[in-house]
Amino acid sequence: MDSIGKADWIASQPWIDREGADMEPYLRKYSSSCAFDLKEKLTDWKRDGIVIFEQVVDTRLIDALLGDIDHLRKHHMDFDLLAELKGRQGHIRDFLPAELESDGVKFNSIHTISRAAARLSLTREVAQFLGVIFDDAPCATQSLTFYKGSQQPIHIDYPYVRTQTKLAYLAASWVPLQDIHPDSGPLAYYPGSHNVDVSDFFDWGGGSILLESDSDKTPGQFAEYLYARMKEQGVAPRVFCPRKGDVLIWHGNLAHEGTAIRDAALTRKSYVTHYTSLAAYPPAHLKPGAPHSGVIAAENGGYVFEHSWQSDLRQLPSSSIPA
Ligand SMILES: O=C(O)CCC(=O)C(=O)O
Repeated sequence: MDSIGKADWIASQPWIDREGADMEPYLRKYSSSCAFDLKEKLTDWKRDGIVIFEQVVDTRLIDALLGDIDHLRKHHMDFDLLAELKGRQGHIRDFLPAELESDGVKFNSIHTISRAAARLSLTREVAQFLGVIFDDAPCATQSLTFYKGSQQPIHIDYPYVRTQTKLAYLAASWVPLQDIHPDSGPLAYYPGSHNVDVSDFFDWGGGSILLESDSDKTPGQFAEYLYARMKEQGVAPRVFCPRKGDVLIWHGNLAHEGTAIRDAALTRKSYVTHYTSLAAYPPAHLKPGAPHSGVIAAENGGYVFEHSWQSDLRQLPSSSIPA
């Protein structure tokens, strides 16, 4: 197969990223159904590639997710989930209890077994906003929980997160599960870097813009490219220190990173969801009958689906709390 190049990215862009994008038809179509000033948020998105909503996330759901994570750590042999520690990915059953207690552990797609997580992914403002950006229902494709700052070098998501059938239909939300301290290794983002004139495209080898198993280049070289590019374009990082209840949404082509942890005693509990649109959701990941069946949560115009390869997963405690 030919490699995926920058023309493929450009051809798959949602309306707002296309040259000469006109907001007016979308303001007419969606303003009255949004719980916020849509024009203001679309303007922020177009300029910065991020939007922030303050104090909109249901903190009871956050507390329920924290309870689920605690339960999972204590009873990890009973659940079906992938975890990641220092670059090693595996089934949680294959990790030692002490490893699951350690700072760097991430749980992958906990929303498949935590109703609180699935509902957080569909926070009203997030689902409504992405519904406008995609002009289609937003769907969670994967999620990650962090306990401490990730200290991940600068990166952009799409070379890695690319199961969606329209490459540029990609965004993520970042929900703090606590007030974020500036010394805990907060998230930082590079405003405006989502614009392809600013980021340009990193060539992983042979013109491919995606990381493949046989790519010539490494994620480390991608980070070097992005640091140099941001410097050349005069884009400085902005550190995000939100309060519990806030949420940030970033564009699939936005450069971001986990900053250095200055106080190792501090936690930085957070929950990230990646989204695409219903039309771009990978068909092989859906159960037959979706979106009418095989649904974990359908709220605020968005969906969280069961994965086609999973059935009757044992659920964490929040899944028994009525909606
Ligand atoms: O939260 C962080 O520190 C980084 C998260 C991130 O980069 C991602 O999920 O793509």
